[in-house]
Amino acid sequence: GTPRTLLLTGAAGGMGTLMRGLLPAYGYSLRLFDATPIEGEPHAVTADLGDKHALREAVAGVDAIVHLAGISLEAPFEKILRSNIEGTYNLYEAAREAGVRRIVQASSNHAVGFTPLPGPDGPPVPVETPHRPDTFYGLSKAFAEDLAQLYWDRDGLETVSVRIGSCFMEPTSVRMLSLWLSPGDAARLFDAALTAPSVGHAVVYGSSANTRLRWDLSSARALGYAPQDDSEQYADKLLAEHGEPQPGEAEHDLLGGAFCVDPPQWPY
Ligand code: NAI
Ligand code: 15L
Repeated sequence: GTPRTLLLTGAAGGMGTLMRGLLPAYGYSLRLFDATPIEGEPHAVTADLGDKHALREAVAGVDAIVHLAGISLEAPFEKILRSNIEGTYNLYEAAREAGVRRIVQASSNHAVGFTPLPGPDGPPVPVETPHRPDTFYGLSKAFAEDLAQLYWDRDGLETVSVRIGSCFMEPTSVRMLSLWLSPGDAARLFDAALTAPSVGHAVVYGSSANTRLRWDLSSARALGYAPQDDSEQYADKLLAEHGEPQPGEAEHDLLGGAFCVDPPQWPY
């Protein structure tokens, strides 16, 4: 059929770059948006989420939005407020006005980062677990989930909020053995979230089918997501390098790991 037109925000970032490579194979035609220019993409919209006019033009005529733009680490509250909280609000307003039907947005494990991790035999963390943000960054993701709920209940605009684990080419820490979302599985999950029949506002965890999963993928699977990767192939190497996390260490005890004690800072 005709390719569906998607607005991809955050298209210059790590995940955005991976998704630019992978989503077209699912039949999507991408319109790119980011504050950072993208080399070799003359049609990309280079604008900030604070620019309401640019957002209005960017959302016009798209079938759906994959919203990845924003500060992706910890930062002073005022910066998070501008890029993530007001920025996401601006995007939703533009989408509502334009009649866009569905948004898939990047939430994060850090919206629930202070949640105690169950042991390997304990029940996985459910999506219904209360928000326990570990940073202002995680707080902005908790806000974005509630914003999406409002726009569904009040306006009928659908969202899938994906609490992404760790989406990189490869897992690079022992913690990521549990949280890794392979790029291929990320594309599969976004496609499922874009095509599932009726989602209202759905919250899902985003990771691969990892042997060491500690959270519940069933709401993602209910959208039709069938993960194909498992981080376990990297386990021997990572455990030899870093060893098992020990009780008393954030990485062992809390879902958000180091973000709970010493969060990495947004460099800009
Ligand atoms: P990234 O930091 O590589 O990319 C974010 C992009 O957003 C950048 O290209 C940046 O220029 C753009 N951006 C930031 N503020 C903006 C603004 N005010 N206006 C316009 N553009 C702006 O992050 P990454 O890793 O690609 O993550 C994408 C999304 O997924 C982010 O929302 C992040 O919080 C979320 N996420 C990512 C995870 C991961 O493992 N990669 C895990 C959990 C959530
Ligand atoms: C996130 O939310 C960050 O955006 C990403 O850079 C990683 O730090 C990831 O979480 C993680 O917890 O590994």
